[in-house]
Amino acid sequence: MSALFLVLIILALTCVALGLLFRKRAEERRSMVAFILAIILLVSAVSSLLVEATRIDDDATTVRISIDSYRGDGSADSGTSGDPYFEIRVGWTGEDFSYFGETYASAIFNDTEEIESPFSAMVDIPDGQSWISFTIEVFDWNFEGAIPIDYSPEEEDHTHHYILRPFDYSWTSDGSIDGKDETDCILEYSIIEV
Ligand SMILES: [Ca+2]
Ligand SMILES: [Ca+2]
Ligand SMILES: [Ca+2]
Ligand SMILES: [Ca+2]
Repeated sequence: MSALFLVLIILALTCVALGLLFRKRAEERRSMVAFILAIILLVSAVSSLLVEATRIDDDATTVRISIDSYRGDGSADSGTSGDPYFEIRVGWTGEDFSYFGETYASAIFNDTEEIESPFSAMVDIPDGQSWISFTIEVFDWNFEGAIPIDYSPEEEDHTHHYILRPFDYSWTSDGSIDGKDETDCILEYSIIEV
């Protein structure tokens, strides 16, 4: 409870007391003014509480995980460009760093091999949370089913990140480095607390 709220309440009660006093003395006009002031102060006090509650909400930690650019190697589709889409999975609970509680999926980008800032996810996490884990998966959409597009320089086609505060990181990741014969891309992505 804020100091402002308490001051407003005290002033409102003082006005009520004055209003009652004036009424007792049959000073109706002064009494009326005091009661109106009391009502205005009470409304202000309640408003100050609401403003405070909103500000506490704003203090909740929000992180934005952004895919900053995508560049495909052109091999996803034959005859046309690929149709990439993105899934961001995020977790921050318990001891199990491989558990992703939330998935954020982008739209499908038809027939394109290069996209700037295609997708981002705004994720609310508990205040004081010291770590989060996340991964991004990239797919090429097809009628007969999606296939993964590799951006990880390692053996796998996507990277599982486990990161600590402060959440302010960026990566450029090239799937062709592993030398495997598959559909690759270069992905730039970042995470920041907003
Ligand atoms: Ca296509
Ligand atoms: Ca396709
Ligand atoms: Ca790889
Ligand atoms: Ca690869």
